Amino acid sequence: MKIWKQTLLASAFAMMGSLSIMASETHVVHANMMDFDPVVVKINPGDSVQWTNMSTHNVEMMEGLIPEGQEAFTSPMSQNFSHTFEQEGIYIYQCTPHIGAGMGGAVIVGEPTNLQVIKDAGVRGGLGRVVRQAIAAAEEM
Ligand SMILES: [Cu+2]
Repeated sequence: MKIWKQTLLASAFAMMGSLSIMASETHVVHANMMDFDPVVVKINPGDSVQWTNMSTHNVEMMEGLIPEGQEAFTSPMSQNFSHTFEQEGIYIYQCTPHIGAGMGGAVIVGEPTNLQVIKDAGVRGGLGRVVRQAIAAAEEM
């Protein structure tokens, strides 16, 4: 009986260990000409995204295309930027000066909880192309 309890305890600690490792990842999104690479990045809650090579770019989170209750932040222009995502869902963003050229991206944190909201938004134009890629990525999860 005692050995059984110790085995349970050991496996519980092993699971906690792997969870804490998952929570600390950093994912790099590289601005490449007029594209973010990758366009869609899938991460776990607690992970960070780091945008690099941002010499003439920024990250503008789109109101209504991020999980409810989250702040639609905008990163400073022409600066590399890092953000930690805690809340699950899809976050659609654009590069403010280059969205006409379709420069935008998506971060999917854990489960895509707001997929239907984003589908119903019916976004068109440059950002619409980004949204379609995000929906496709979320639907294959
Ligand atoms: Cu840009």
